[in-house]
Amino acid sequence: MYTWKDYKTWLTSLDQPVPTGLESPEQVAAFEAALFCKKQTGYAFRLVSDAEPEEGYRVSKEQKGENLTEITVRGGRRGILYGTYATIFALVSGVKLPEGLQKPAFALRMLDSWDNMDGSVERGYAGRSLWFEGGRFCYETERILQLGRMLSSVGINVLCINNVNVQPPAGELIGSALFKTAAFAALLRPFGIRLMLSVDFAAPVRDLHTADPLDRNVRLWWKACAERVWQAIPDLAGFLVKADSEFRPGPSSYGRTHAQGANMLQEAVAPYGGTIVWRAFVYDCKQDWRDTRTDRPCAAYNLYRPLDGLFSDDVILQVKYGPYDFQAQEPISPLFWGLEKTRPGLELQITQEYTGQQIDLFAMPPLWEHIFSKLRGVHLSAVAGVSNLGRDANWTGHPFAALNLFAFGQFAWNPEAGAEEITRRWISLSGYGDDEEMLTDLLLHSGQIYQQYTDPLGLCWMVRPGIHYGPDPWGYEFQAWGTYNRADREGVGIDRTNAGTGFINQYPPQLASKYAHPATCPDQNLLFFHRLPYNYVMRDGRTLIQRIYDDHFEGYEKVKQMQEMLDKLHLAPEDADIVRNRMDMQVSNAREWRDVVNTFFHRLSGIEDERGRRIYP
Ligand code: GCW
Repeated sequence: MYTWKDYKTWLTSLDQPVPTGLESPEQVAAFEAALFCKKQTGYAFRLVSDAEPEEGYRVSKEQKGENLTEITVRGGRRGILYGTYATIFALVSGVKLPEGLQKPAFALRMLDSWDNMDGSVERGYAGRSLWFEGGRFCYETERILQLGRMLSSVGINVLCINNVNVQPPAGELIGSALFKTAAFAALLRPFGIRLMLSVDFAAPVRDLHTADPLDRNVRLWWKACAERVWQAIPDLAGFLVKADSEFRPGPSSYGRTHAQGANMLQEAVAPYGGTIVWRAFVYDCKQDWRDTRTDRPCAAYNLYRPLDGLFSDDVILQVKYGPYDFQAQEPISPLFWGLEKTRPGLELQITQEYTGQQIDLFAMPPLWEHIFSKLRGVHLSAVAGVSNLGRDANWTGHPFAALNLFAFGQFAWNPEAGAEEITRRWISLSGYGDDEEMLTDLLLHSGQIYQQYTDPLGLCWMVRPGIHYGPDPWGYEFQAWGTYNRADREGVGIDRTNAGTGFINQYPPQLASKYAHPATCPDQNLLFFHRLPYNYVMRDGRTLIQRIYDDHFEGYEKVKQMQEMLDKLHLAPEDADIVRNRMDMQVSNAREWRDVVNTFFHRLSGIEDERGRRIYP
């Protein structure tokens, strides 16, 4: 039996290295196919490069004789590689071979790493950077080839290698260390993966004392920079920019708009086919908590909607899925419907910053299925996921967190893919097929359970400030980040209807009217849109406070059930300890959340749990 476990071993085993000499995706495809055939007797593999769309492929199977089945993969340059992987996946997981022309829904399927050159990874929970250490590139070539294989096998075609918070010496990636950046790009090129680089908008200041996008010398500075960079890395995908965001410099320092800033950079990279991906994660991070008029979720739409139509056609505006910041539960950012003439990219977070940090289980497929279903009809130009990878032996810290990377690739290829199907596929590819039912159940519910024992009903930011793990209901309440729940003895939540901050009006009318009334607003967004008294009666007849208590008691019980289920799984020896230890940590984290959140609301409201369960005084 040839499984994903073998596949993973194959990915990571030293006895089957990807030869360094391979230069093109076609060659990698041929190598992978040959390797597969050697293991999987009985199939002949034929690869045909033709003029399909560059990333598209077709697979066919033909019985050539009694004992000979021939698989033909036809495809464009990168398509042939994707087709080879898809065939291997299908054969090892026993699903049907893909029929007809397969091609990705989005041309840009990017993994964003937040790796710093000192080797740390911002919000990374799988160890240190795979390619940086001590202020420079530092990697095992073999592991980077495995990385290339892994990423392209799930359909990712761009890797941004450095943190959007560009700290020195990361500027050197396009300066004195450019030749090293180029060498790194060359390692991933045969896998159809192009690099993207995060750049500092203020980089020209060092030479020019200004970064004003309308200054002629600044424009020339970026043009010269682009010329140098693309000469070294001709297929560089582009620059990723976090500007005017969380203390990062940007065009506003010069009284210029984000469109002016982004267009200036786009003009510099355009001759080389480069793309500027401009992040829309911009809000006032120096808000006075006493100011109840400023409402952080309103920020991006207020800034970018008036600029719609002013960005150059090639710029991509990368928007986080929710209007806050990757919380476990948020409505979709209204900006997606607000951009009619700008190319939006969707940013998801694979790394589990607010979703359990690869300690607590949070399988993303149901959340992402929901997001993509809501965005049906919105024309997305790109999908980016913040990486959950690191130097840990299993790549993702928690072995089950590999599902999230796999699923990201699957959704970025086909946003209509089903959460359950992806999860089952990953399970069978991972060699957990014997436990498929139990593990599917466990993983598919893990996110919902996490939501149940953490922030209640769409409230956000009850995490411990800074580290973002564990409960602290008022940790963010009196801070400058625009992150408040405004709980008092009467009730909790922020009124974002017309009577409140008016955020709701940023949505198209149909959605706005659904969210406008507590009775029609989905429970999981209730306290995001409304401020309600504790005795508010919810659709199911329970009061709000009772629902908060119930969810937290129930959420904890469900985590204990997950633990029992995990104990029954036939875990691979190398996974067993990690999985079980982390589950122990999750149980105590869930207990902490339950007791802290329940005690917090009990103290404020003075209302007892109807069922008389223990809430600490
Ligand atoms: O959620 C916040 C994170 C920061 C991150 C920022 C961003 C890279 O806490 O660590 O910085 O989002 O997305 O820019």
